[in-house]
Amino acid sequence: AYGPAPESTSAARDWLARGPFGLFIGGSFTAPGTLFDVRDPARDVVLAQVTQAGAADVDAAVQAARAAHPAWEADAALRARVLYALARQIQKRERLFAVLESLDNGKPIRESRDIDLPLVSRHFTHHAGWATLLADEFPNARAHGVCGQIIPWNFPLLMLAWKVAPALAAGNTVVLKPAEDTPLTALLFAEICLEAGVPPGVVNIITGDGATGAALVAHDGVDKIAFTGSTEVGQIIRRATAGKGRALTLELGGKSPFIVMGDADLDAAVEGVVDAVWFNQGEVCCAGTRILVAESVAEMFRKRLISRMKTLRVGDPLDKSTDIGAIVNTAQLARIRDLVAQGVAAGAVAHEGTAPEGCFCPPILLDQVSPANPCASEEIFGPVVTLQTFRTPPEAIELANATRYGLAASIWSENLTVAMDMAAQVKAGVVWINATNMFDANAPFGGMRASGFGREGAREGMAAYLRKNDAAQGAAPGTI
Ligand code: TXE
Repeated sequence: AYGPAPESTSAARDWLARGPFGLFIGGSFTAPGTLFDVRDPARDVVLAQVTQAGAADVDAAVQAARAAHPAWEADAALRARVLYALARQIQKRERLFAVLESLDNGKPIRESRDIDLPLVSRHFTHHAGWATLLADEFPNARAHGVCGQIIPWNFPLLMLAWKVAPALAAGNTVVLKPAEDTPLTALLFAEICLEAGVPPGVVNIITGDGATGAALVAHDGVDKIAFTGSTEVGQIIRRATAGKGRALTLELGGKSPFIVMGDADLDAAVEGVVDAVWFNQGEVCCAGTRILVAESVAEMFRKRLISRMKTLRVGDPLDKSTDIGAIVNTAQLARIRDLVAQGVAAGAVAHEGTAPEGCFCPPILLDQVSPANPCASEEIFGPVVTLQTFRTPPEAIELANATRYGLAASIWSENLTVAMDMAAQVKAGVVWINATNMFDANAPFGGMRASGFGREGAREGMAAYLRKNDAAQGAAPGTI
């Protein structure tokens, strides 16, 4: 573990010193209740204590959201102003948000500062536009009402933005539960809501673990549930909401293929792998974790990839030169290590970079992975990528689709006709060609099969926060 955090984090330290933190309900913070620790995985210290919301707290938050809903839905101009103000306030506090995110999650500051935060403010600006366009684009559409939103720990503030911005633009009010590992930027966001003039009750933030999430899902005052997280919990939530007439969108796990054709620009593809699976410690639902490379170029590609992998710096998330930060918690690190050991036992050959002691994992390439190897099918959610080879495009497609998931895929080829043809055959909600992990508020993101259903971003993402029949009336034919 690393020593004390550097001086540059003093604003974050000052903010953390305000803890222990209560819940944000009806426009103000409650007194702290039953507390749990939030840890910095890189330094192995407690950052803050936050409140575990119980059923009564969930009820209070849902009541506050219900009360705030009619006036909020009635005033689109106010919604646009508030969403724009949220974007501006986040930009003003970008540095504090980025440091807190890196302390809490372990991700490199370069990524939280240059990727997460710009995407977050862009998401709010984009949806400020949607608030004003709504009446034209979805005439007669109505909001669901109160949305219960449950998010994971890998992109804490970005997942909040993906959930909160479209919900508010559409005229819903929200009760959001951040992941128990990473609730801090959501609490800072609650303060931003006050600065941006979000009316009391429109946004409520309740911290807690899976039990808090389950209480939110079970509450009859919630009209729609939006969840991002593991496929297992997604299945539990789908069962719990079945038959209750509650709208649901699920963004779950993935095991996305990264297909390198024989004519691909190999250097670009090697950099693509760095962005696909060694970004955010590989804790990315759409990470390209399965390299499928044409046999004709496999040897050259493997060599270049291994030498590039060894240059990646694993270490202090607050150091600007770090490529791979800390794993979110020790249980996740143990899970990654266990899956890699299973993969090696099943015949894979492991190539590893280096990592410091503590809650860190080096970049790992598992070579010679047979389709039966558990690492070829289990989501590892760490900086681990498998390599398999293929001879023909149909064989590549078969391997690509040999998974229960269907979130994303990435195809590398200098022949766009081949790439486009393959893209249509891969079972995935998102396909990138000669690119990977590209996100924009204007492009719909989401999966199929065990990766869930529903889209976030773009017109489809807005439709997901409007009542379906009404939304369908307003949409151009075939758009939802
Ligand atoms: O996810 P969970 P965890 C995968 C990844 C990872 C594994 C476990 O493979 O190793 O899931 O991670 C809340 N009712 N992904 O345990 O449990 C929980 O409090 C309602 C992929 O962190 O799914 C948190 O807020 N809510 C993924 C959120 O669900 C419940 C991102 C996600 O936690 C609940 C994260 C319940 N019964 C992990 N139980 C992705 N697709 O991006 C838990 N929660």
